[in-house]
Amino acid sequence: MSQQPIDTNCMTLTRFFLAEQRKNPAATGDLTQLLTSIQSAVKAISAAVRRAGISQLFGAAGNVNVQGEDVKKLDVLSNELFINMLKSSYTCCLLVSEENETVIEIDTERQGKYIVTFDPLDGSSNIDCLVSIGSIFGVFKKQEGEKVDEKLAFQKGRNLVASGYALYGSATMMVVALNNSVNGFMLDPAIGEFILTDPKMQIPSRGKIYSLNEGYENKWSPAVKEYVKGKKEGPKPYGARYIGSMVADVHRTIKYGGIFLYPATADAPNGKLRVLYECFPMAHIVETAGGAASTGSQPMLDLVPSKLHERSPIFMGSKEDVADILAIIKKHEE
Ligand code: P6P
Repeated sequence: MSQQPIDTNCMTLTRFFLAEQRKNPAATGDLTQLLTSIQSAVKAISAAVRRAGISQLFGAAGNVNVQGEDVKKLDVLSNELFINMLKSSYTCCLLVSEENETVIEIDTERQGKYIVTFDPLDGSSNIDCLVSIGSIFGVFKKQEGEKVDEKLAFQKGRNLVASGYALYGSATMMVVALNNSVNGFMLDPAIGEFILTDPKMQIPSRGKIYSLNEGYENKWSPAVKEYVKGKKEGPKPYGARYIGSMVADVHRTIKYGGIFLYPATADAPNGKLRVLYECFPMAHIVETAGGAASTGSQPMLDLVPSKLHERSPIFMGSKEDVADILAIIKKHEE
């Protein structure tokens, strides 16, 4: 079998971060250090996810997290990796994790100027059946002189300086929004590096796929019911795709176009997805890739959260598809 040629000048994620840093003369290198520490955590999580069945990492860790969900062993491992790598990067002052009820304040001697919100392993209910799962992160900055406490986390989503996700699917991929551009990097296990495969990702202006959990149909608002019904009718109905893992559903939406929705239901008036470490980073990535993300009443990134694990309905994807459902929501409000 012919050897795959090794690109001796491949653009690795580490090279990319350094090149982006060089574009900003005022850069101290802290953000590069921070993102590189997340890259290390993701590589370790990827290895653990791929070995979970063999290393008895499947199954519950036996405890329940702040969301009231069974915590899986991989959740615990992923959370510890993110926390330890970020703490030892000396670039952060505050961490917000889906797995931790309260903020994690970094000890003074290791503090830096960034705040990182993250879901270390999103979609973990899919772990044991080998469906794609992911990690999601967002990076905010503390202003000079600001006190380090929980309030630093309650910033407008538009303040994000970087965001990204890792998708542990048929391959492991990192997608990062940085300096107004979204770039995708595939992990090459042969060299243990993320290689640029999807430069300057742009979401199509309209797609042909809608993605939401139709099991809740009876609990949707009349506007969402009307919208989804409309996607199934007409000469060119949309296809339905729903993986139940936000990173996988949103990544497909960015690649192919269309819309991902997690609307409010009668039981969950604020929807399910958490603002700080699911909605904000994903909305930042989708908007930077030329798409749109809305709470249903305002652009997602204009929201200012007031609680750490605050939830919000979310409608995100191709600009024209999101505009269609917002028009229906507006019509129902008149
Ligand atoms: P449902 C996974 O648990 C998650 O947090 C997201 O990754 C996913 O989009 C959503 O919840 C799935 O929720 O209610 O459809 O199972």
